[in-house]
Amino acid sequence: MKNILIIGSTGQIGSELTMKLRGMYNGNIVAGYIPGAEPNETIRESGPCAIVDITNEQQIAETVSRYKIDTIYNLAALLSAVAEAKPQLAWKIGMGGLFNVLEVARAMNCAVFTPSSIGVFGNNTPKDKTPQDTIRNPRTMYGVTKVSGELLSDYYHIRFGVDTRSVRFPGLISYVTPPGGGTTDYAVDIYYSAAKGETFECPIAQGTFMDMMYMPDALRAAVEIMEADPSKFIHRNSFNIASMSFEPEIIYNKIKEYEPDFKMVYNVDPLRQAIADSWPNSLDDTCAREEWGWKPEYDLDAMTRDMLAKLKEKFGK
Ligand code: AKB
Repeated sequence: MKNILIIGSTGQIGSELTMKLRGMYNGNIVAGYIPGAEPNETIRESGPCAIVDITNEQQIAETVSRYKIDTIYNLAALLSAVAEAKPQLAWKIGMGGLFNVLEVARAMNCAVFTPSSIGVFGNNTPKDKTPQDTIRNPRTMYGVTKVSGELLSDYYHIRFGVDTRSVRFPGLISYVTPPGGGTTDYAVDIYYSAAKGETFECPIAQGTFMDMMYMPDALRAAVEIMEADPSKFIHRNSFNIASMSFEPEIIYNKIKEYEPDFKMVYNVDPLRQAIADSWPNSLDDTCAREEWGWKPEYDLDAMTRDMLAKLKEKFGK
């Protein structure tokens, strides 16, 4: 039996991870949310829900105590583009929030998963097959909070024995809950346009490669790393994971194989483009493969077929 608290359960990852965890474990799988981002009916009716504001340490502690939580999935964050518009809030949630979670975990003996990101890397990092251990010098507030979060999570493990684990997510592509505010969001939005039969305006320039992953693989990574035997870990916070890397023309042409009339035009957003230019083209995930058996299942073709089918069903097309 496991009792899990998901903080940020109504976001892009949380909304799907909560349901996956409820399908896997018998215990209390608590959907933590903040007012204004209430859980949908499926989440509300399939298990306990609780207001948990990550900036409120006492609220986290009370929920952990009430539901005898042993594992916290800390998914609260502002994504990269929106964090540039609100850097103070991004720090408050990303770092202040993480500190609260780690303090509760230390006092109440919980394991903690906190996603990191390809956003920890910056312009001086090797771009292709970016190694696990390399320069992390982001120039975005999102990246700054993610690097600091990796360091703080390792500190809590080394200093206090808290079981902290993490993966560096690439852009995540899904059809259930839209991401909102990220640099890689275009790779989700393009499928929505294609499924609705609309022309897609691409905010990222031709030739800009970034790592991406389909949500089922990302959810499996989040579960498998927490289930993994830690005696094999050399790293903890955080592991590179990867499944595919593409630039806008590649995903556009793949979609056109299934939707031949689909059209894309470029309208590059300078903020998102600058962030994308500072991120790796692709990651080397050898350490995750060797230390806990990470292996992706979806490539671009399999993801495209599934995304288009699911979105067309959603839009009744
Ligand atoms: C973003 O674009 O901000 C996120 C990420 C890659 O971490 N999707």
